[in-house]
Amino acid sequence: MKEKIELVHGDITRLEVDAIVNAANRSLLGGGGVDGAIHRAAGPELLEETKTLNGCQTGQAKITSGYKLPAKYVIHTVGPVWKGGKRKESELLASCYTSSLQLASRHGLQTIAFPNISTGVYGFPKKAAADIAISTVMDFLSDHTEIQKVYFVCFDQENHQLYEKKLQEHLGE
Ligand code: AR6
Repeated sequence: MKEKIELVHGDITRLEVDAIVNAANRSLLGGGGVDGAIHRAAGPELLEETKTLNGCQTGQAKITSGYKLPAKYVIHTVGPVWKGGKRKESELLASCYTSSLQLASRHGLQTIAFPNISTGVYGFPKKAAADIAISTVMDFLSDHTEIQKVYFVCFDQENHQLYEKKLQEHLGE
């Protein structure tokens, strides 16, 4: 398990992987944060393709090509907006990770990179989000050996420090 999970501090648009995951909104038509960075780096063809997808429900995921990105594909998932914790935010966030991994697996992809979904504009508490992300990914990897590598890409220092600590706890490094 340890060798299948890697922590990266930086910009997800730079990663050469089979798929990077986008923390999108339900329109899939772009936005700020990591979504904006991915659309800028991929170029305008990405928006042309997402326009054909009819949006995406919270907790679900859809796949497109990566265009000018070094990644072959972009998996767009829609995280929950944090509304205090009683609106199924945790289940929906876990579902973003599982749906993205299922989609990767169905397309025969082996390497996938996740940003810290919902922890920016959508306001999900970072500690709780890191626990959900790590445990959901570990659960999936334990019964899906086809996925070779999962990268957790932390852009901000706070998330990076949290993931360093939590990965040590979960993986016993
Ligand atoms: N690479 C990796 N992570 C990044 C990057 C990057 N280039 N840029 C920001 N992050 P957010 P959300 C981190 O707000 O909370 C958009 O407008 C950032 O530090 O991008 O799911 C969408 O269109 C944070 O930890 O996504 C939606 O409307 C994490 O990405 C809405 O924001 C997520 O922050 C989605 O909100």
